[in-house]
Amino acid sequence: MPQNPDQGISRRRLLGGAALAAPAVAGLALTRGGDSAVAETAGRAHRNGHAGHAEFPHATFAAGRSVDHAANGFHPTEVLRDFDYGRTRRLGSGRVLRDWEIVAHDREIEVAPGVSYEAWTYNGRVPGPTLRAREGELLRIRFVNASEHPHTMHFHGIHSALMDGMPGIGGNRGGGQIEPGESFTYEFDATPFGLHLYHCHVAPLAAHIARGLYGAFIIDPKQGRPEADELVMVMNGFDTNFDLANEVYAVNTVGFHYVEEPIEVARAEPVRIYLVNVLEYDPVNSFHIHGNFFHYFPTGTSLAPSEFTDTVIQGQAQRGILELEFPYDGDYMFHAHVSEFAELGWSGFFRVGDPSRLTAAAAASMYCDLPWGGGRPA
Ligand SMILES: [Cu+2]
Repeated sequence: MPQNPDQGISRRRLLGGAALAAPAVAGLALTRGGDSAVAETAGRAHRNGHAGHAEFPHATFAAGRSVDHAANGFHPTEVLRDFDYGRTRRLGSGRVLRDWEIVAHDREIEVAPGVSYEAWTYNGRVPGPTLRAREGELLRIRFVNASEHPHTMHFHGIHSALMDGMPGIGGNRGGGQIEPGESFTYEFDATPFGLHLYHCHVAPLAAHIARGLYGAFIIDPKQGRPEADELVMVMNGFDTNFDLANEVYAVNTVGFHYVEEPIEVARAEPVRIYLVNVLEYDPVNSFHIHGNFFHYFPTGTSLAPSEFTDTVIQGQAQRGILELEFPYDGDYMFHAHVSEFAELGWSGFFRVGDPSRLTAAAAASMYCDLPWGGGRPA
């Protein structure tokens, strides 16, 4: 289809077709009407300017700024190791009952410096809390809809239709679609063990998910897993101008966050990553690590890894567990190997031991304009 500068400008058209007239390019905004949030894409070429790339503009967000995590109410560095075990008590049968209360709220969040997004959240954060249970327990999740829109909680796992969070099913028993001001308690067994997810299932589904209504759901095997430094990474993205294509890509919501704050891990100690892809509007996502390989456990439902690799591809709702150790000190990049996503926020670093404090941000600034200007010491 020929490019027509009079039509609405989307990031995808910008990236896919370099022939757009400059005035049309200058019109790209990452948020609806936000002044400081206007992406400085016009005429901005790749920093290195290699032939063939120079005409591709980058979204550069707001130079010199960092995301206000306090205003967001959650911090991606803390989200990594934040597991919500709920409350437990032992039933007469001896079985453990584990329960949570999850409240849906509408909330504006900042997904990259200066780029705000009107999110819909579980418990005020995106991704929602990482719910963690043990195989065989009875789980109870009281869901309160304090949003202005109908929502549900649809858990991946094995359960009855009534507990499926599916609009139209179980509505006569209080389930199905949960209207604003209503609540419902989901109850099901913790099975099978593995890494799962939950999300809203109200139509239009892509919009409800993309707004931020999702989270990781871990069921530990009865015998547990070997001790490790455990990290949760939810790969997501944000369609900040509502054109059904993402402008910002991330792990745990904030683009480039783990470039600005590398994830500190110990050398020669086991690291376990719970990796979930919830990205809407793009068919696949991926995770690649530099200078290392990991054992991969698809869906975490087997205790034997399926692969020893450095790159994994996930479609939406696919997830898996990565186990690795870092044998050497240094800053090691990880990123989507969909390079377009990497340059729009889905990039980060592991910091192992005590490397130079300069390396991560300096290295990243070599290939992409960073929100805060790039290249300054981390
Ligand atoms: Cu919803």
